[in-house]
Amino acid sequence: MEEKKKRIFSGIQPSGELTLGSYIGAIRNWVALQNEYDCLFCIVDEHAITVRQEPALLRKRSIAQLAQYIACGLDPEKNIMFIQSHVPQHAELAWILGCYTQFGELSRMTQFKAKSAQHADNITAGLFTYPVLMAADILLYQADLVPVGEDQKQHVELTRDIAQRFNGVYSDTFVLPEPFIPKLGARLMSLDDPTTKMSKSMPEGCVNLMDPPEVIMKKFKRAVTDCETAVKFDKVNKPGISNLLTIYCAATGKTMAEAEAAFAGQGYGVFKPAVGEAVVELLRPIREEAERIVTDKAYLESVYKTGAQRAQYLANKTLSKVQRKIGFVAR
Ligand code: ATP
Ligand code: LTN
Repeated sequence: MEEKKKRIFSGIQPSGELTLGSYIGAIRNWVALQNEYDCLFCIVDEHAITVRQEPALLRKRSIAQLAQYIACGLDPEKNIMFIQSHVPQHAELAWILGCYTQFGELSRMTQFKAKSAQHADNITAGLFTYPVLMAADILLYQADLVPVGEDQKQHVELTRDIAQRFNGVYSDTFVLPEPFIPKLGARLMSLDDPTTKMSKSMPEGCVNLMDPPEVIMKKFKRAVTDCETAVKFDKVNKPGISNLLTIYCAATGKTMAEAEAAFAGQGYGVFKPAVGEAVVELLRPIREEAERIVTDKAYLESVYKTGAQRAQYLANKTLSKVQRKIGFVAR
């Protein structure tokens, strides 16, 4: 008998361009795991509105992001691919889970601390409770594994804590999810400040999936390094070069030792454009495919509509179980 596949859930906010960081840290693993797992890949637009978005742009990016998911190699026939706001069970479960989450737990979330500093004039309740919505995303589908970058580990751990607490009170209801974090490239750093994460909300020093080759080359040629000349991995003393080496290895599949050997005796003037070229070649097919797919509105609509239907079916099963357990009257 065929064993039941384990389940994966992950998502990215359509709050900006997909980046090299989100590709290496998350999407590339989704592609690698899609055959072995039952997967749901989401465009989390409800998460995106925790900071102010321009409505027309949010709509456009949500669709473009789906096209980019597909261009990265995710197969809509194999995976459930959908837009979060199309499945109202996410918001419903989030409300319930919020009543099983401590204020103190949410206050400790590093992403909340960083984002509230970034948006000091608009620290909304939604920004604060964001991790509860993320927990709802994951727990609704009984996901075993959540492939994300290093920065999201804390949120997946909180999800486990919430699930465990709920299971403790009402008997087993939720599967406890595990984060799945890549060995290489779990946290790419900004090209203009290698002490901060490469992130779409800080476009300087961030490579986007859809950047054309000349833009990518320019960003790498300008990358901040140090005043030595050796291409060596040393995270503490050479954070810029170490980040570029990580990107080079992630883009080419070479080991760190091979990469260091390839550039031994050569200066940064050779190394930086070589990293740029490796990234250009990594992203070229994705960009070209995404540019083609994004023009096919009818196809994309059929993907997200089918995705939402299939997701709702699964989401409803968990939500009804939860509602029954906590004492809501059956509809
Ligand atoms: P923001 O600037 O709004 O914080 P972001 O650029 O960090 O956004 P997210 O949408 O938060 O991007 O992340 C999408 C996915 O990609 C998450 O799984 C996240 O962990 C991963 N990720 C994002 N940035 C990086 C990075 N620099 N290195 C590795 N993984 C990353
Ligand atoms: N919080 C994540 C995006 C996200 C997510 C999820 C990731 C929302 N819901 C569920 C994995 C599983 C982020 O900011 N990158």
